[in-house]
Amino acid sequence: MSLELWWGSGSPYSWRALLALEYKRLPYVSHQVQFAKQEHKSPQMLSMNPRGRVPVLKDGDYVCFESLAILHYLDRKFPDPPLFGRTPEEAGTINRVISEYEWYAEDHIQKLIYVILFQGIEGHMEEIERAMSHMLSEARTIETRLASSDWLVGEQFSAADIVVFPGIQMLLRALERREAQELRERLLPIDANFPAIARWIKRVEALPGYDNTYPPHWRK
Ligand SMILES: N[C@@H](CCC(=O)N[C@@H](CS)C(=O)NCC(=O)O)C(=O)O
Repeated sequence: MSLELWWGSGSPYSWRALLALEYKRLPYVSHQVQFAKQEHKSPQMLSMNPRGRVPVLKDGDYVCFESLAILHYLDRKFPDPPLFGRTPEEAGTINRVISEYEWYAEDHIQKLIYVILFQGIEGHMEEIERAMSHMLSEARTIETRLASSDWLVGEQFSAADIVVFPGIQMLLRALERREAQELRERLLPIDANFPAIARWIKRVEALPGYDNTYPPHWRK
């Protein structure tokens, strides 16, 4: 039975699933859904994920949604190369770094992306300042980790890198918007302000199969 993945371009959660499949060199049938056409809310999609969200993975009769669950499923089913480490200690640390990102960074990153792309910066400076301050503090933590190691946990690319990477790329992309100039100047250039993160981004981009995960509409 072949693996099938339903995903959307520019969805950080979809990007996680694509990175995992490519890193493990697994063949899969790719179904890109068009958000603009509401394809993720079609009866077929809702029958697989009643929340109408992507990514959704199908393996034979088994359907899995929620990006983190997909990473765990793929790792149990196809253990090599591992996403959650080779030892209990590595697994513990990888899951801890993922939890830290999801609890302390992700909401603030999402907030900044939402304000820049959809809401508009004007009139929201107070919430932006709050989100920026939290996000910068978490970015410094990630920078410190990456200053002494190529990957977020241990010596191998792992689920921790997969979870964090798309969020950071989305934020950098949003900061390219003209209206984000003032915010951009506080963070960029990334090579000067967060050199270890900049080197890590290049490392992820150099992974085999990375190009297949890159949001297609970003190339346009
Ligand atoms: N917690 C979910 C989040 C999935 C999610 O929110 N996906 C977005 C795209 S980034 C989506 O499908 N949104 C469509 C909608 O909410 O209608 C995961 O990790 O997979």
